[in-house]
Amino acid sequence: MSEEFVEALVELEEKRAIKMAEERLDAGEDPMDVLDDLKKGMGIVGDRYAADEYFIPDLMYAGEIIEQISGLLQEEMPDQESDDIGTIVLGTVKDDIHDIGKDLVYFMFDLNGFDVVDLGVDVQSERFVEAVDEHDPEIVALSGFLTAAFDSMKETVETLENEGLIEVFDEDGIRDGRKIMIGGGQITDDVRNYVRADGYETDAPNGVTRAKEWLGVA
Ligand code: B12
Repeated sequence: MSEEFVEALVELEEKRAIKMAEERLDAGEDPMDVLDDLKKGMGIVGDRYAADEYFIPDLMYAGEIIEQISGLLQEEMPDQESDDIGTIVLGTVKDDIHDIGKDLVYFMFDLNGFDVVDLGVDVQSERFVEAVDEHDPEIVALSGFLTAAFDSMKETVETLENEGLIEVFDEDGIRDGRKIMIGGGQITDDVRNYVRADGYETDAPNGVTRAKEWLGVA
């Protein structure tokens, strides 16, 4: 971990943070380590916002910094050169507009040979139904950062169940066929249980690993 880099992020020193990210990548550091620090820094920015030390404009500014650094990371990540592993329908759920994490998920799945259909942000459950109907994905991936997003995720899963597009969990919490994966900053196993998702991950690379396991292509 680079404490200086995390500090530049936390203090919202845009130029310094971007320069440091560039230098680390130019020196051959693993983009995943830079991503870990990015998450660490943004966690602290979030805490400062929650403690009324930072305000909405700070969050917005943080968003711009993250977006630029995440662009740099994407340029450095190697293409896995596999293709057509499976299809993912992805979106940030209703009432939530956080998209930087989702975009990284898109990028990582795409890089690893998945066909990803990105529905964007603030996606209503009906829109997921239409997309699942149209694209017949093996996995539906729901992103959400707000506590309020948990209810939107649950509603989406219920709507897909009601439409017969995914199986209802059996008494052991197991669902055959198409799977639901959820992710985002605040997701825990309790949330997964509440939403009735098959799995959750709090970062994109682990999401890819889990998806490959599900599809038996690990
Ligand atoms: C930047 C930011 C914003 C930006 C977002 C810009 C954008 N284009 O996305 C803006 C300014 C728009 C914003 C707005 C708001 N925000 Co905000 N935001 C953040 C902040 C600081 C960083 C989020 C981020 O992008 N992190 C960087 C990414 C790369 O890191 P990451 O999350 O770890 O990414 C990985 C995972 O999320 C995972 N992942 C994501 N989706 C999925 C899906 C799947 C399937 C998988 C497997 C993995 C996965 O993969 C990613 C890559 O590895 C967080 C703080 C935090 N700790 O996250 C608050 C935070 C999420 N925001 C918060 C709040 C309260 C808000 C607002 C309600 C503020 C307000 N009063 O208006 C609004 C909500 C607007 C809305 N309706 O959605 C709270 C949420 C609290 C809660 N529990 O509900 C947080 C936690 C801050 C805090 N501590 O209070 N925000």
